[in-house]
Amino acid sequence: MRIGISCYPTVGGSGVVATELGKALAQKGHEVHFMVTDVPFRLGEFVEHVYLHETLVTTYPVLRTPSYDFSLAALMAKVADEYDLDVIHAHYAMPFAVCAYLARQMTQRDVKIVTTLHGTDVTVLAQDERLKQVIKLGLEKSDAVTAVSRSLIDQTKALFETDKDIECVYNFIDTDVFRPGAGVDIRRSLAQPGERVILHMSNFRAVKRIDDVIDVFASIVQEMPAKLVLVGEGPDYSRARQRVHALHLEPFVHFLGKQDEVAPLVAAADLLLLPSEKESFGLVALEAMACGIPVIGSVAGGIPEVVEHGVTGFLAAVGDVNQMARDALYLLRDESRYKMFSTNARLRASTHFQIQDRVSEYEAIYRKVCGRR
Ligand code: GMT
Repeated sequence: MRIGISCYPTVGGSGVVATELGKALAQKGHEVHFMVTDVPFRLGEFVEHVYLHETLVTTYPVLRTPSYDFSLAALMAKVADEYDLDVIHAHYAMPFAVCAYLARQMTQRDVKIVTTLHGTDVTVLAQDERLKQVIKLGLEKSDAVTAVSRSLIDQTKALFETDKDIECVYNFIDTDVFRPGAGVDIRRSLAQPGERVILHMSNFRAVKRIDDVIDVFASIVQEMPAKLVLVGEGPDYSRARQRVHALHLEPFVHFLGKQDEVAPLVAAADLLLLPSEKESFGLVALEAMACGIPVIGSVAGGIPEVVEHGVTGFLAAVGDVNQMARDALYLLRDESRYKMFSTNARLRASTHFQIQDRVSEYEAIYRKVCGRR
């Protein structure tokens, strides 16, 4: 099939999922056209059957803001016509599903639209009543809508009061890339032998509750030698630095900023902290589990569908940093218990969230909307 994919190409789970899906589809022989503002950061080396189309945004003094969405819609229409696209797969209703709908009005083709909801469009943007109407349009005009967790489906249905059928297609992981042992060399540069390595990786937005990450770590390091590794960047980055400074934790914290190749970093850790307030899935939790790293997190959104409480990690109420610290210490203090959780985590990632299974699910959805067997 000929599939167009639009996503946010910058660092973030939705861009990762869209890019990995596109590459996997191309490896199965589909023609994949990324229609984006920038090269997706996980695209990596040349992959046969993958094409990249970048949106050029028109700027003009009269236009107070560049018309990015219209430029993308025009690009989608052009690519759909030139390459006979069967499907446009929009990763986020806003703006991509809406742009795809506009594009379809402009083309001669009955190109189908599949929209995947990743969370923020529903849980954050739809809180604004005007944007909510735009997102709803994107949903209703899509031929198929998927969401990355059941929790996100429930939230979407409640918020938009829609009967639209929404299918759950969980995110996925390549367990050959994210695997235990991939971080042995990196670990040596992050911690001394005998020190525990605690990881947090995100875009440092308020919903990630960075203060909680640092507070949980502060309790851990009081009890045992440990280092905190912070990967990523975002609005709360300087706040994190301030909190680390206020708690005199500088010697124990590595601020690594944005990193391209995260698998070895994740595999270098002993525990992942994910105390988010909102999280439709929590791709980083899956990345950690695939590396055999248990997760200490919150009972937010789709996290409980990824992390099995008491089996592959522990989940506490949002903001309950004391419980999270107790759970972390409970795991780190007992080697055989830790090993059991680590084994469970890897097993769950490889049995429930394999990339090949999810690619087949998306292929089936494309075939269905196109009326093919
Ligand atoms: O978490 C973010 O802020 C980034 C956002 C994104 O655009 O990538 O992540 C969302 O999509 C990911 C991939 O499906 C999910 O794993 C994240 O849970 C989701 N983030 C939120 O729901 C806050």
